[in-house]
Amino acid sequence: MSFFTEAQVKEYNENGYIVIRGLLTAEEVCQTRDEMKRIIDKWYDNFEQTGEEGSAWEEIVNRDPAVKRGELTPGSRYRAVRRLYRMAARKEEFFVRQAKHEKLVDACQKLIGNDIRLLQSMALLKPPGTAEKRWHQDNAYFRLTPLDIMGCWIAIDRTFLENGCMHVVSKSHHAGVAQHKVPEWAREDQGGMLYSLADAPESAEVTALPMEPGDALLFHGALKHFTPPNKSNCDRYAVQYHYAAAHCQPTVCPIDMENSVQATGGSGDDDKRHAAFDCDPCVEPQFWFFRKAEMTVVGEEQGGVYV
Ligand SMILES: O=C(O)CCC(=O)C(=O)O
Repeated sequence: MSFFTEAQVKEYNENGYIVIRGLLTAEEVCQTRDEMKRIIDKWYDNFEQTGEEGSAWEEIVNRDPAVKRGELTPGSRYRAVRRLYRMAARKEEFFVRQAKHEKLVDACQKLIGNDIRLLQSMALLKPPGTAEKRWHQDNAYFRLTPLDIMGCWIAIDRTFLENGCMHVVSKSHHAGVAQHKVPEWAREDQGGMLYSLADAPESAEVTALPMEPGDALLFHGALKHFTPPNKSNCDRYAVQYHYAAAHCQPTVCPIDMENSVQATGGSGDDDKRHAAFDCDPCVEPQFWFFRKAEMTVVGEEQGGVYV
């Protein structure tokens, strides 16, 4: 079935993003929030019984580093959590189905390619008092080429300036991915979260995108975007999926991958292996988190692994 129009394709290609109002129904929005809380409850119950947390990368529930360090005691377990990761890869059925939402698949096929992989599924909780997500472009993390990559950020709560709605720089995707780095003042346990554009955009270039629950932002893998701190008393739940066309390939060499979070190891002559890849810029590979697709959305199963 066709949902996404030619006019929407044009708008996305020109601006690097488009907001789809009411992608999810009110009922789907409530179910999404319930599912997020169910996963958090499941994780906490296990944590309280066993004391097991899992490794930083493999962990589905990502708590605020200040909570982990015992420096912050939030009002509830939900407010301790900043993100859920890889729900689809972990076969959480609700999120597997949502990632394959027919409107999203239609948009993906019109925007990035016929065969589609889910690069990542994520829930973003941003409780009151939490910090900004600094300016970045998602392909600075993925490092895939060509740039047939689309993000979909869905508001579960009403999002507005004070609780940290999405902000974008329209048309910024045309210039490709600019330099990213971790600020010098970052703590070691914050590096991945703070990896961001070396030069933040001027405020005159920025568009704020307040959204209602169920609205979705579809955005290009090189679009500059950011969310400000949550200065309100309200929660700001969102879910996010990233899709890549099945023909996308890594642009970095295996040696750098070996230093990355998802290192799989490797062998052979380092110089030759470097030479076989476009290694420019070979910087901070430890922040290239999301190199394994979580699942195939459309097309042949290939294990969903890029590297
Ligand atoms: O939801 C947010 O606050 C920011 C999400 C985002 O841009 C990201 O995870 O890349």
